[in-house]
Amino acid sequence: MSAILPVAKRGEIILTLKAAPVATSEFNTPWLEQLARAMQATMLERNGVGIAAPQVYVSKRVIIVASRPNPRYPDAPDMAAVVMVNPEILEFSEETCLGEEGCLSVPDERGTVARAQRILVRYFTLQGEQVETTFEGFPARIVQHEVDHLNGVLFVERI
Ligand code: K1U
Ligand code: ZN
Repeated sequence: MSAILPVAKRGEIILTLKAAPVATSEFNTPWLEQLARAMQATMLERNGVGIAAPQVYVSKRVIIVASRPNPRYPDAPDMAAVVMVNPEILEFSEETCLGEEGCLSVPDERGTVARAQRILVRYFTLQGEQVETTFEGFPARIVQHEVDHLNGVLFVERI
C-alpha cells in the first residue's frame, strides 16, 4: 500500500515552477520508486488518468499517464500506467485536435484544449532505461497536459 498525497491547487506557486530534471544518481533508488508509487495511488484515488510530480508538491520531472475509456473519450485505449522520468516531446504532429480536459489541480473546471494529435516522446524508466515512443489521440493529450505541468503551465492557460 502506498501513501495518498495532498494535491496542489491552482494558485499555489509549485504549479507555476519549471520542475528540475531527475538526476542520474536518483534512478533506481527507493526514493524515486516510492514517489512513483505514491503518485499512482494518488491519481487512482482521485480517479485521474494522469498526474505530474509538482501536483504532489515534488518539483521533479516525473509524470504518469494512464489512459482508459471514459464518458468523454469512450474509444480511449486502456493502458497500463506508464511512469515517465524526464520526458521530452521530440515531435508534435501538425494535425491538432480539440478535446475536453480536466485537472486534479483545478477541481470542478473543464475546458476544450487544442493539442497535437500525435507526438514522439523520449523518456526514462525508473531504472534509467531510455525509451522513445509515439502517442496518439487521448494518451497524447494526457502526455502534453502532464508535460505542461512540468513547465508550470495549466490547461486553463491554453483555453
Ligand atoms: O494532470 C491531471 O491533472 C490529471 C488529469 C489528466 C487529463 C485529463 C484529461 C485530459 C488531459 C489530461 C485528469 O485525470 S482529470 C480527471 C479525468 O479523469 C478526466 C477528465 C476529462 C476527461 C477524461 C478524464
Ligand atoms: Zn492537470
